Amino acid sequence: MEIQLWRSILCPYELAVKELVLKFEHIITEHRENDLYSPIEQVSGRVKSVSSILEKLQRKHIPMERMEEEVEDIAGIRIICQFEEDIETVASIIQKRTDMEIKSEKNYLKHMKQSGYRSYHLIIYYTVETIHGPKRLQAEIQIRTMAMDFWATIEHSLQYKYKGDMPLHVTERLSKAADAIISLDLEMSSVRSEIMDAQNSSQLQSNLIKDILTNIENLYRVSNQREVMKIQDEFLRVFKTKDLRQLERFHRQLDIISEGYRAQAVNHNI
Ligand code: 0O2
Repeated sequence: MEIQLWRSILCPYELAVKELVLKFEHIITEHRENDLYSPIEQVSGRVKSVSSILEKLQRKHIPMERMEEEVEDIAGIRIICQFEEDIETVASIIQKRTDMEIKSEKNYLKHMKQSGYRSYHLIIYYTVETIHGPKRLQAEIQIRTMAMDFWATIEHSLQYKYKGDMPLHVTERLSKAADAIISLDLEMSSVRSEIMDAQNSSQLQSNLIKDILTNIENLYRVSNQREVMKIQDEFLRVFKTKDLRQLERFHRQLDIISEGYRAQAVNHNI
């Protein structure tokens, strides 16, 4: 196939990867802005390289004209979660979406691959708008924990190094490491609620501080400087206490003060 043709075939897949990454990143943002724990920790995506597509076509005896139907992972998205429980939550978020249609699922968590690989795979149909009109294509979404991702990344590099002929002692080490990853994920799940509480508090604190600073900045425009300096000093005092309840109280009081100034401004304009 000519280079130019490859480019035009892969172009919609590039768009799909960009859109999907953006959409999953937005799920993280929405959770965080609402002081909620995000089941998604990180998202990345890639379009399969031409050499990797060609290798798959050869290995699976797929004719070139069947490439887009049979190579399901030309567009690939990887979603990383903190805990194994989050994987199911992410899968059900995807199931409920109207812009992604699930074609098939592979649960390598329940049925670990012989290599030790664990991950949850979804093949979806997704439509992008191109200059030639809408194009419905397939994308593979891999969902896994940070620990599973660590293992898969190392194993993938070793597979590349040994080109399918991995020495037994390396395979055995990887198998032991895969067992360790299972234990690690289990161990982390057992303290999940404590970790989630800590992360929620930290997110709440960061959102409160952002709001307070915006309020103080706005007050600078409408109130006298001495008063704002006093408010700012009080904020720094509360901030130093590291007490979330005090910070929440201060945030409420500041809201009332700001509301007062807003009402004054409205009356003034009438
Ligand atoms: P890439 O882009 O290099 O990651 P196949 O693709 O033939 O292996 P199938 O049935 O098409 O198998 O899909 P499957 O088994 O769901 O695997 C698709 C992808 O999952 C692979 O893509 C890997 O990314 C990942 N994967 C599957 N098995 C393993 C494994 O044992 N170790 C690691 N590290 N990753 C695995 P590709 O094709 O390798 O492409």
